[in-house]
Formats: sequence, structure tokens, C-alpha cells
Amino acid sequence: MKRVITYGTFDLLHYGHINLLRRAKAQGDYLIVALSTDEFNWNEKQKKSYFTYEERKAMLEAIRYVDLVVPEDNWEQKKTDVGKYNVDVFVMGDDWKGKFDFLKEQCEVVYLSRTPEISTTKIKTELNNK
Ligand code: C2G
Repeated sequence: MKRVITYGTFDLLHYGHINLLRRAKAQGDYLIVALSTDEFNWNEKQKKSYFTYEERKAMLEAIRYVDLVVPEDNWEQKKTDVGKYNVDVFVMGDDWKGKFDFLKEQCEVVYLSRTPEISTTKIKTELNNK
């Protein structure tokens, strides 16, 4: 079984995220999503997610491509996660291209194209301007 992992906040969940998750799953047979906790988002990304970790986790678990959701609560856990979850492929959107190449010693590293026309910022801006 080929095991894939990807990381993110996934808030407000939209079809750009789904496009990523679908293609990430297609890299193997089992997809793990390491979901940024509320504390990690605030302390490390200065992002306050609209939905809580538990709400975002429940939504991701409802997606057919996702097999397991685990917490992401620090930047350094990727190296240990690859071993802990027996990961074969690490996947991220290409806005992160090159940033995680250090994982190539442990697993395949794949950067997938983002869905350019959609973003949480765009959704919030357009809703505010309605
Ligand atoms: N994404 C995408 N297309 C979009 C928006 C997002 O393909 N229009 C992808 C991103 O490239 C990322 C994933 O969806 O691979 C999750 O996006 P975010 O929740 O914005 O993730 P981010 O805040 O970048 O957190 O340790 C890594 C971080 O946790 C990544």
C-alpha cells in the first residue's frame, strides 16, 4: 500500500483544496492529511481559522480521498511523521515548491499545481463586497 501525506489548514474548505486532495490521493492508495491545529495556525501562521480544528477535521474526514486526519502542531514534525506513518509520498501545492525538498532523503516529494482562481481570501473579500 502506497501511503501519501499532505499538510494544511483547509479553512474555508473549497474546491481548490479538493482538487489538491484528489490528486494527492492519486499518488498512492492511502492519504493522510496533517491538519494544522488552531494554536499552530495562530502562533505560527498568524491565521485564525474560521472553523475549529474539530470542525475542519470532520469536514476532511467526509472527503472520499482522505483516509486519516492527524494534527499538525509544529513545523518540524514532517520528518518524524514520514517515519511514524510509513509515508511513501509527501505532497504539497506548488506554492510550497522546493520548501520541503529535505524530505527527499526519506520519501518521494511531489508539488502539485494550485487551483489558481480560488482562495479563502478571495471568498472572504467577495462576500464582504456583496
Ligand atoms: N491549495 C490549492 N489550491 C488553492 C488553495 C490551496 O491547491 N486554490 C492547496 C495548497 O497548495 C496546500 C493545500 O491546498 O497544499 C492546503 O492549503 P492551505 O490550507 O492554505 O495550507 P497552508 O496554510 O499553506 O499550510 O506545513 C504546511 C502548512 O500546514 C501548509
